[in-house]
Amino acid sequence: MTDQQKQTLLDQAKNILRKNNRGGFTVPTDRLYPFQWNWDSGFVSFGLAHFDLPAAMSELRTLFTGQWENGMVPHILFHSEKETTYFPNYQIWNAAVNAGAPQKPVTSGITQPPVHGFALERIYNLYRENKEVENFVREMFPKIVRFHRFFYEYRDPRKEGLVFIYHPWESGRDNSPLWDEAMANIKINKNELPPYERQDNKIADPSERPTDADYDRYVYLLELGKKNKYDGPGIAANSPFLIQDTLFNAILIKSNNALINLGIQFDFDVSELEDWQAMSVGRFNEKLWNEELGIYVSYDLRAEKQIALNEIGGIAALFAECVPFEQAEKINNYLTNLIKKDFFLCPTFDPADPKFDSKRYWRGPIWPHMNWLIYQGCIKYGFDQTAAQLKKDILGLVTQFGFYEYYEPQKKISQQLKKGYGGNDFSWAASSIIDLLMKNEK
Ligand code: 2M8
Repeated sequence: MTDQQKQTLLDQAKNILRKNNRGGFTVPTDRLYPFQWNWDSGFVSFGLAHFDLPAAMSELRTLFTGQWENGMVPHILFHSEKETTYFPNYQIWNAAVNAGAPQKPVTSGITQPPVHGFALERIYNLYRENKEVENFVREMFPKIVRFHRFFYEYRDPRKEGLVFIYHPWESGRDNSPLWDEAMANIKINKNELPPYERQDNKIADPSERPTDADYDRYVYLLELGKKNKYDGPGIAANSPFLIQDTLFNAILIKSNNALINLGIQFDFDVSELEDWQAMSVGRFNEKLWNEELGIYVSYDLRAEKQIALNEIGGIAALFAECVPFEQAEKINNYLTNLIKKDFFLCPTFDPADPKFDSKRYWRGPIWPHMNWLIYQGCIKYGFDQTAAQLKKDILGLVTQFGFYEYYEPQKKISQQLKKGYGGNDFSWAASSIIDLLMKNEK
């Protein structure tokens, strides 16, 4: 890639982040997702930090204005109550059933992967010795620790060090084949579901989105959450969907680690974080490694078994840096084989599995921020060739098609396409590309 091409990509990416800024925060993409999303904002914050520090800090500050009294940071902050083009809207969530939810901004009632600890560390590493950033770290650190405490208090009833999610939206990988079995166990009686109308499939191509059967179950689990005032004890007791997700726990571990690093530098007490971390790292390796597949997998707490499928969350465990080298090598072998088989890196689901669907959302396509995560992991383990391939593939796709939500992983099919999949001018795609292209540490 020439310097000129890199500069063009950087300019485009910065323009997307400026265009998607709504004053203090960034929407993931116009129209399809017109509010502030939790983990999107984490990714966006460190992309912004490369060229607009005030915007980067506002991004995280604004997100944490949605933090609940129990510490949870919700997956959506509905900053505009007039905007009605997204389902489910704030009225359907009715977060006020929980007295600790803020009145403003109104929010959803579930959460998303806690990327903010490592995002904060990344911003700090870009601006060491900057007083404003130091103050920002001091301000954000306790809020993010509170968020992590929420997980260990509310989402880990057996005190294992592994936290559960109770809605696929919390995983960030909404319709991943990982959830199929648990979702199929939810028997839907339409009369018991409130009437609802999807909006997403009017804006994006329905063949690139979750199915109606998925949405029925998303609504069912939302209602279950609401009945339990979101995070009441009835969730762990009754939710048919109760999963210890690999990616979610890997990100928690990575962010714990980032907070420990920052806490030591800033003289915060990190003993609580260290206790959580010791428990989480040990259990992650014990319970979520699948020797037969050679990858980490999620664990279904309802069915009491591993979800033995080869999926991107298991690969992204490399990012958490808690993986012994022998295991990391097996994951790297899997990625190397994919390259040989004529796939761009990295499909979100195993192309050899019949459930693989190369264009349907989290069932196969490539997502730029996931490449960013795995790239960082590969660098840490010294898998330089795989890292280079991850970077090359995502830069190539973005250069060819633009900053889409996701992309076709099969080279032969990709050649015949004119665009990516899902939403366009996507914020975390822009942010990940900026971070991959800029010099990483100042
Ligand atoms: C997608 O999820 C939302 C629900 O949260 C949706 O489909 O309506 C997912 O890709 C999720 O990971 C992401 O945070 C969100 C916004 O980009 O969109």
